[in-house]
Amino acid sequence: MRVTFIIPAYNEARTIDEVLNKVAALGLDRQVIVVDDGSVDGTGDLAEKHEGVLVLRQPNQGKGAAIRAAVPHADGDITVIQDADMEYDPAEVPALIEPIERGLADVVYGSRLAGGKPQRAYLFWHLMGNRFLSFVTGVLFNTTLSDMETGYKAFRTEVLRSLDLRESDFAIEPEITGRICKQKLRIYELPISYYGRTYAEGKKITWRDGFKAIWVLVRVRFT
Ligand SMILES: Nc1nc2c(ncn2[C@@H]2O[C@H](COP(=O)(O)OP(=O)(O)OP(=O)(O)O)[C@@H](O)[C@H]2O)c(=O)[nH]1
Ligand SMILES: [Mg+2]
Repeated sequence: MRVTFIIPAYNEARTIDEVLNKVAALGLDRQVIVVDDGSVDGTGDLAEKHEGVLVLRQPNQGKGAAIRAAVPHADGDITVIQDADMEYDPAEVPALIEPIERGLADVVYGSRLAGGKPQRAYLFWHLMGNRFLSFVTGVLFNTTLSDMETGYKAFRTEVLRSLDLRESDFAIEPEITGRICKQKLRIYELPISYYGRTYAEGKKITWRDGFKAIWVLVRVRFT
């Protein structure tokens, strides 16, 4: 099966080469789309040096807008969202997409909270926040997802295309989660590793995104 990698990348010059090399090393039939909206560190130029990588550029609008810009270009059977910061290791993609390849799943989430894989021990309140948001997701949608905020999400491309996404910032994560839960799709999760970085290292999500996530989940559930 052909796999489309959507890589939102904003000022990720330090890691974009490594991510693209690791994606290429998987040897999958693949399409790679990097969306660089206004990086000032040359991220997009670095990405363009990699053979066969499509680089989309637009004014900076956030991770959600970057994903939405890439979806119409996706031509794979499966689409994986791959962050550009090496917090999520491309070597785990084959395991992530396996339930879809086997025809058992429409969507697979890589969970940082399911245990059994290396997790950076830090940022206690982030952990609490992610557990709480996943708890709220369970209550609202009667699902057992343990990490709805995870960056590692794989879809049958058809399903991703059908979601009618509107959020432009990190609220894209709860929006995707809410919409797939509402559609009664076959959703799976499996443990993945998380090599977390600090804010000094370029992490961008904040507590404000956490509060907004609750609102977005509620809105998607009841509208
Ligand atoms: N194109 C684009 N990509 C973005 C933007 N904001 C974040 N990203 C990308 O989205 C991915 C996740 O952003 P991070 O800052 O790593 O978010 P995080 O706080 O680490 O959160 P998670 O990794 O999702 O747990 C990275 O690849 C970022 O480069 C943006 O405004 N535009
Ligand atoms: Mg990250």
